[in-house]
Amino acid sequence: MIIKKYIVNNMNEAMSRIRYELGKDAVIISQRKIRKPGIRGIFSSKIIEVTAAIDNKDDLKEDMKNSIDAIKQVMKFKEPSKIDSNQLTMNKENKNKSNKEEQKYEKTENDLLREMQEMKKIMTTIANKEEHEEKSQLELTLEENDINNTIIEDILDKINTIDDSMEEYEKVKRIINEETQISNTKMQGTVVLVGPTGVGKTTTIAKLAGRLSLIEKKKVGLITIDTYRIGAVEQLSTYADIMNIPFKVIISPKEMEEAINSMKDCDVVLIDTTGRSSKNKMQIAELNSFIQKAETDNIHLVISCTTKDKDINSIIEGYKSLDFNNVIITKLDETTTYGSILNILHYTKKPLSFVTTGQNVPDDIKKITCEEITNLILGEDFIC
Ligand SMILES: Nc1nc2c(ncn2[C@@H]2O[C@H](COP(=O)(O)OP(=O)(O)OP(=O)(O)O)[C@@H](O)[C@H]2O)c(=O)[nH]1
Ligand SMILES: [Mg+2]
Repeated sequence: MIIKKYIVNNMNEAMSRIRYELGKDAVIISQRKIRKPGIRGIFSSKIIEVTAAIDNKDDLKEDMKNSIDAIKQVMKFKEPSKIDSNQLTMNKENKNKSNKEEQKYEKTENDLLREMQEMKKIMTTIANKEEHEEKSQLELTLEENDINNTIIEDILDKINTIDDSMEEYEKVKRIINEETQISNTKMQGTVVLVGPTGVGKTTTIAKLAGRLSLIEKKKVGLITIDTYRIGAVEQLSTYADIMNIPFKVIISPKEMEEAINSMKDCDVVLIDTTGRSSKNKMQIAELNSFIQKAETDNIHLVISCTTKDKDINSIIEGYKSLDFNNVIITKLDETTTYGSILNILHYTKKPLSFVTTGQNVPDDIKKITCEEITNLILGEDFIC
């Protein structure tokens, strides 16, 4: 058994260090509040000492080896019974005795079969365990947080190139920090949001409009091209009414220029688009014809944090032709692992402009720092 003490600021930190160093099977044995040693400790706030333990894998292997030895012993002991089967050919006078021997032989054979099956099970467990052990604890932590395997390999390769005096975990943080890029694109001029259906484009537009007009006191205008989905126009016009900002619906690309011109006095014009499947090239091309007319390079791909890893790539591929230059990641409140943030940023190679964290308009939207993202990705922080 391995027992380790951790001095940490909070239980969250303790949990992630324990999971990282001892693995997910570790258990907490005790926790108590202490002060930092020395005179400074008297004036500082309390910290926590957490003791955790995990079964040593070598002990486990030893146990399994012992079990196998025991089974081998049983088999050795039973082997002579097989030879006793010669007695089955005994003459008629000994028939009764022979029947008894036959039954005994059958019983021995069944026992043996059962022992063999148990042994097979133990061997499989050992094989699986060894395969599992080949992965480092770090690799398992990254996998548990749903980071894509290619990115994990990338991280593991990069670790070896960083100065050895740094702790492995700190190296990972640095690599993830470098991988994530935060956008400094300003929300001004014409801004377009695109993305798959239901990811939260319209809600995000409403949040941005609220934030810009109510908090930053900017003049905001709203345009939607989404006349496809029933209720889409009403959804945005309701927000526009509440915030008392101009709102236009356009049904063809030709109308785009005129709509934007009519909002010339606005600091920001936010354009909501129809949710389209990235696999439908015709729909994406149609969307592109609207966006071209908006004549802007302030285009944000909206993608949900809950998107499956395999789908992220196909969405990015499908939307590539729209030349989006920023990413907004939504629904962080709907997941417990945040590896998809890293996956999305890695594959888009575009900076993150906003994340959204709930359905409330305009509150549940924010800018996030690289450090906050890293903490989420490594399971040190969460959003509820
Ligand atoms: N939990 C959660 N729900 C969200 C968030 N953002 C949006 N939603 C919800 O997601 C649903 C779809 O949001 P919409 O804004 O209509 O999504 P959309 O991308 O405009 O959808 P389409 O126009 O149909 O493509 C609504 O129920 C929203 O309230 C978020 O950050 N967290
Ligand atoms: Mg919408």
